[in-house]
Amino acid sequence: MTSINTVEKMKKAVRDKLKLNFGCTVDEATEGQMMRASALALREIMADREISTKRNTREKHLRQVHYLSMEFLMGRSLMKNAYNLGVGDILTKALDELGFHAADVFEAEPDAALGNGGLGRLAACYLDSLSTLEIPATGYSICYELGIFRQRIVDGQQVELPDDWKELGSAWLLPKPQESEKVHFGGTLRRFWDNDRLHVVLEGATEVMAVPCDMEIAGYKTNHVNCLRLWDAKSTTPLDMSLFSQGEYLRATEQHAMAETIAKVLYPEDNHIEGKSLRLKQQYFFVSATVQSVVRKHIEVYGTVMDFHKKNVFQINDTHPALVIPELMRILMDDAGLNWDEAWEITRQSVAYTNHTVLSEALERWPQELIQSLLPRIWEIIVEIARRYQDQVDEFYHDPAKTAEMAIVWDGQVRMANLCVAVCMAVNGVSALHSDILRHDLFKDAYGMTPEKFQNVTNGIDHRRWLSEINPGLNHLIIELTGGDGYLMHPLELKKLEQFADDHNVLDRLSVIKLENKERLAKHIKRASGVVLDPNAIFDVQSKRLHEYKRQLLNVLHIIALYHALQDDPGMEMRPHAFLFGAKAAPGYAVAKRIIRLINSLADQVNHDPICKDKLQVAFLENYRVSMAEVLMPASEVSQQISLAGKEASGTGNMKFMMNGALTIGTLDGANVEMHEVLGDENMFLFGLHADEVVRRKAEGYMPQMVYAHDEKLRRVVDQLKFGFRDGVSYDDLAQRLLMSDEYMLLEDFASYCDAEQRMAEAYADRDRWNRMSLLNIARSGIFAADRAVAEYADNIWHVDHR
Ligand code: 26Q
Repeated sequence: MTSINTVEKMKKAVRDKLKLNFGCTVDEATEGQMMRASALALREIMADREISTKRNTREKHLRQVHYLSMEFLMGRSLMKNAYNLGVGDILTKALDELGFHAADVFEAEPDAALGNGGLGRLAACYLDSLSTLEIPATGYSICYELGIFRQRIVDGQQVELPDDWKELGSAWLLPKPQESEKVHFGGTLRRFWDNDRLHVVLEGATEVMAVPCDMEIAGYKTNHVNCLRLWDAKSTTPLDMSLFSQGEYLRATEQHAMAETIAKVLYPEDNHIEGKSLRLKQQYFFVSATVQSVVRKHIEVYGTVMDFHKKNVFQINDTHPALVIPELMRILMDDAGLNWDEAWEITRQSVAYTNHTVLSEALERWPQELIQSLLPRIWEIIVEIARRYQDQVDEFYHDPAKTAEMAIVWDGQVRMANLCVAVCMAVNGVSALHSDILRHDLFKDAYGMTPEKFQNVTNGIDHRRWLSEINPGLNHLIIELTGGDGYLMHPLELKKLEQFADDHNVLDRLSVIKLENKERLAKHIKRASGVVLDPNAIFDVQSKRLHEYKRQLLNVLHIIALYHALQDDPGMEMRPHAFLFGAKAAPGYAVAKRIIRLINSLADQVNHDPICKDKLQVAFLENYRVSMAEVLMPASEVSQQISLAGKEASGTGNMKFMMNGALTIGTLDGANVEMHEVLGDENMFLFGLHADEVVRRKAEGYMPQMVYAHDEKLRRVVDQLKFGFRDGVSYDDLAQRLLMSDEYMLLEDFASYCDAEQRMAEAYADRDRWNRMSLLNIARSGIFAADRAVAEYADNIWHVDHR
């Protein structure tokens, strides 16, 4: 076993890696090279452990979890791995002693940004808990060449740049070409009888090689190491002119082209779907490679597929990997020779589905011709699953309306969510409210038929990363007050902090830590964008993907109202208030991009108006990403979670803010509901319609113009959008959207939101009260740890042991 457990050994390991991999000494090395050499040193520790973890799983015949997700938003790994391996301090000292600023070396690591937002970050947090809880598990996705785009703001507008992360980020990846799998697209099916069995073979298909690149995932205080398997796409054949004469040249070219493009780029849409054929190819590519490799390894150990479901479970992270269902059926029947019923029983008991959205534009539906031509055998299997399910539904309900509603194939489309609900042994939502909406609205008919399938697992976050690692000041205070670092393994121990809720000394220390974190953030922002923030201002933050349902625009409307109040009374007493935004918009989402521009126009106006001096600031933080969130969360005081009730499945940013002591202004949506349950009205600022009221209000016929007509303050704000600001850009389009449809009911919730902001400002003025609330938020955030969520999956869905 390698043991790099002293500063001297770490220095030697880093020097050796530098020499071997870059042919240079410490004196010649760049920070990037130091970062990569450090990564290789840590991999040295993890490699042995991964091997013994695998051996243990094999020898003890443990059930394995396969977490399938199109996205894993990993962020940086160097600090994280060092921390989990218990060598964080050693690595930091070693780098310092080698003449580098450890912090600069950590900063040199690019984010592995193979995800859009919440869903991808959730998968990354769960990987940490899966290892820490010693669950045999593997994550599977695509090794995208380009992650989520880098965002630049030019003249107030978002510009997208490619995120070429692999150059430096590949330090964590271990390609395993010997474990490659072949994935087939297109072609035609041929059937023949042999040995009393009907065989199905695919002929003339385009073949793409899937090459696994593994990333080790170390758990905290354990030798358990899982891995994240990212499939890269390669052509199986070299482009060979001699094929031309054999009429094969075109096909070879096609194979090359497909192999080149499949793993090229992550689709930057989140909660919105365009049925692009490349996206479907990506989905099948990684799903097929995964199932083939899992089945192959299972047979290697057990010699048969008959008990496959007892030893394996696939978790389907939203419907994006749903093709795992027909693909497993295909392999069990066509490759392993099982009949339909045998394959069905195994498949059914091997798959579980997590839903992450109820927005209809985000529910995956694929045109049937696309699946038919690209995946002919998969299409046949889907049709058969759909037919049998339809029979079951008919028999249960005898209601054509329900048959239509629950159909898997309907109107020329394949509905992936219905496929998952029909087949999976478990279906879960990601917060209490969201799971209720699944049961009683989105999937109500399926719930009526198989209620036992439906579960809730409220999301959680990796609290070691999102508290301990990124907020060392708070971490130390917690360790001191709770008598040790027990909360790292047992997050509910944060509760012990409650006994200090009235301890002025502790509350003061809490506010000093917050101030230091605010100063650190202010420095970062100044360096990155030149904006100078006042660390004494309230840091009021909304950071998340830009989407109309998340209502960044509502936040803007309120800021404009504040600005109007200042214009009316420039002498108005107010605590300096800094509104910070971080958000990427999907490149094709025009309205979202307009809202980004509006935020920048407003920032320009406010930050240049002398009446706002020492009172009001607005900043749009360019290129919001995991590594920025790590600086932002510890510095935040107000967390904006203001989606229209019923639309945000859970939210996980809300939990990160809470854990770092920010107070929430929010609607009763997603996991805010559970936050409210533990905090009560007195420790958060709730506003707005409830989910059921939204439904009722819409049914009555919501008329935004009426709200506009009756609220003078709101009228002035919306009119201001039409005029625009000093840059002369009019936002009449956004104003019209609000007045004409206001799908997400901003106008309806405006007054109530302003009231909550007012209550928040009053609470902030009473420093002791505020700090007390902040402390209680931290103390009660333990339930939002990913360890708790993953343990629930393990107990209630996967049925696997954990520590
Ligand atoms: C699908 C097909 C084609 C192109 C893109 C997509 C696609 C990609 C990403 C659809 C959806 C997503 C991402 C969804 C997402 O992040 N959902 C969020 O999941 C979080 C974790 O459960 C929740 O906390 C958030 O509430 C939810 O919005």
